[in-house]
Parts: sequence; structure tokens; C-alpha cells
Amino acid sequence: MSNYEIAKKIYADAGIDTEKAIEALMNVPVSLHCWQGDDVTGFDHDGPLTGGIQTTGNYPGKATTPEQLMADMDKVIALTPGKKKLNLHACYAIFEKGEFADRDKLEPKHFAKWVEYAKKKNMGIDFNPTFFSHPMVKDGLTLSSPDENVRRFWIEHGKACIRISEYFAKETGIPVVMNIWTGDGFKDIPADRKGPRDRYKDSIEQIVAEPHDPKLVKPCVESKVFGIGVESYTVGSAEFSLLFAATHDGVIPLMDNGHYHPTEVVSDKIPALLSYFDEIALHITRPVRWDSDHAVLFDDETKEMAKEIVRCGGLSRVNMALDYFDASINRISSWCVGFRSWQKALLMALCTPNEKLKELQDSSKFTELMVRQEEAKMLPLGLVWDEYCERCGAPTDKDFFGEIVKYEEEVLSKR
Ligand code: RNT
Ligand code: ZN
Repeated sequence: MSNYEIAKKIYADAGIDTEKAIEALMNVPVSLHCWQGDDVTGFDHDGPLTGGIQTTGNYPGKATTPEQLMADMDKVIALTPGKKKLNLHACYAIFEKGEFADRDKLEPKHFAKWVEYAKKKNMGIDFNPTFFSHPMVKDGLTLSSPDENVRRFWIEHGKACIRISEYFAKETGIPVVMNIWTGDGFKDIPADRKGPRDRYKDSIEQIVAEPHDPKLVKPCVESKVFGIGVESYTVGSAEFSLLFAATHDGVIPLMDNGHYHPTEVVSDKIPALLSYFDEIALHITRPVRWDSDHAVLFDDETKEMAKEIVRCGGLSRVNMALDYFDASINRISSWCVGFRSWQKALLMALCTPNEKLKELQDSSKFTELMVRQEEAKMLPLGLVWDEYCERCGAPTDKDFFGEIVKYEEEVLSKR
């Protein structure tokens, strides 16, 4: 008997069909963020990263051209199992030689090379307007700015991104999740908390009013509790963003698990939101003490989030995207470890006797519930994971690092 056959039997005895789990996971798209490859830089500016987010580290070999970034993504795709969507930011527009369009003037043609890339890989695309790292961010504000010129510029950017999103959806035949996040906020105690939010609300309303087919473009709003330099107040707070989504048809709330007070957990918020929304969206990250965006690991909260999605029957209702950026280690390894960790968490959730555990809860057998939950942790998931990787044509944990080292020697070290 192969290792997998043994594992399959152990799981079957526990009432779990690993074949079904593997098949289900193969069909769940997870959005792979292009920005891990170049420290959230993009191709439309040479300025610093702003917006209260920060990459730390200076590991050599970072991608600086579209060709390099695509080559690096090829590697990540080859080294990770599972279905992917490509997650792009507007600052990753690709211009012809001598051509430039500012953010408010971006057009579908500036992303044609990405469409070609996604089609080659059979991937859908998700999109993000880039409301940071740009001189029109004035005093840290964009869509909530009191300066009408500034606000107008960014509204036009948002509208352009709706049009580009629709183009992606039509080209790939797969709906596009378009996420609106800004770093708007204040370092110190504001004198007016409502004004910026009223302007923010009006701006997002204008953006989502840009004509689009709601079946093709799904706008999201992402909340945040604080950022570097915006410690005292963020305009797009949790309540603001959630309520915006709740009161605007077709707008989806996006929760990033680095964007809450440290003792809050997104795993608990997933079922709460699924009680109200048809669809929700996630940014999956690893906040270490703050929104540090470390690479996602196979840790407890990651597992818990995946469990909630699976238990709620949410695999088709939760738009999952990774969002982290570590510049202190090999970026491709960071990308792969994060993607693989989220796949492991989903596989574990699919290989958990959820129905049985729920029955124990509903019949108040809490003593046994604790015992069975602990028992489930020791099931031989690693053997099912190896089988899943193999079936997806991806290396196992044991083998994938060798490929990273080889790519670093042959490609990254020569940049
Ligand atoms: C920042 C937000 C946001 C960004 C990306 C690059 O705190 O999480 O989603 O990380 O848009
Ligand atoms: Zn995010």
C-alpha cells in the first residue's frame, strides 16, 4: 500500500473521503498577488511605497521589469499546487517605450500583456486600483481629500479601474474582484472624523457608479484599523467599510486579517459576514504584532479561517486572495510558502470531520467535542498533501526548496 492509500484508509475510518477533498480543492481559485515579487513597487513610478504599508528587507534578486516579474510568477505557479487567479495592482500597468498614462488615464491596453499572460495560464484576473505611492496622495489622503482636485483624480482612477476590470472579465471569461483600499487617515487625533468619511463614501459611490456588468465586475471595499503614519484614525475603518458594502448593491466587504486589533480574529468574522452577504472577500496575510504582512504560514489562525470557509459551505462564496510582501528572504520562496500554506489549510479543513463535530456541539457533548477536535489534528494530512501536490504536478515540501535554490543561482543572482 502506498503512503496515500494508508492515509486514505485512516481518513475513511474517520468518515472522511480524501478523494472528494482533493477534487474540491483543485477547483477552488486562490488569487496570487503579483506584488510579492517586487515589494509592491510596480512599473509606473520610481518613488517610495506609501499608504502606511511597508516592505522591510533587501534580499537580492527582486524583479524590476514585467518580464522578470512574469518569469518569477511562472516559477511560483510551477512550484505550488492548486487553481490560481492573477491579482494585479494598477501600478503594474505595462507601457510601450516612451508611453505613459497617469493613474486617472489608465486604459485596458496598458494591461494587454497581463491578459495575454493570464490566458496562457488559464487564470482569471483580480484587480486593485492603486491609491498609494503617487504624488497625488496629498497629506496622506486620496478619495477622502478635502482638495477637490485630488479627490477627482482618484475617483477618475477608480472609474478607469472598473473599465479595466470589465475588460479583464470579458477577455478571460471569469469575473473580476476589484478591491478598493486606500491608506487615507491621520497620524494624530483628528478634529473631524465624519467629513473625510462622508467624502470617502461619495467617492466610492461615484467609482462603483461607473457603468459595468455586475456579473463581470465585483467591487470590494477593504477596511483597516491603522497604518504607519496613520495611527490615530483611518477613514475606511471596519464599520465604515462593512456598512458601505451592506448598503450598496453589488459591493462586497473585504477583510484582511492584518487589519484588526490584535485580539480580533477574522475566522470568527467570516461566518458573521456570510450570514448577511452572498459573497465576501479575504486578504490572507500574517500580521506579526501589527500589519506586517509576513508570508502566510500553516499556523492556527490560518487553519481556523480555512475551516470556517469550508464549514460554512463558503468555498464558492468567499473570494480568497493572498496579500503579503516579505523582502527579507527569497521572494519566490516567500510567495510559494504562503500559497502552499493556504492550500494546506484548505485541505486540512476539507479533511476534517466537520459534520460529526457539529453534531457533538449541537447535542452539547462538549467533553467529547474537545477530544475529537484534538484527535482530528493528528490525522495524517501530510500524506494527503503529498498526493495532492503530485496530482497537481507540483513538488512536495521536501522537493520544492531545491527548485528555489536552483532558480536563485541561475536567475535571481544574475539580476
Ligand atoms: C494594505 C492593504 C492592501 C495592500 C495591497 C497591496 O494594508 O492590505 O490590500 O496590501 O493592496
Ligand atoms: Zn490587504
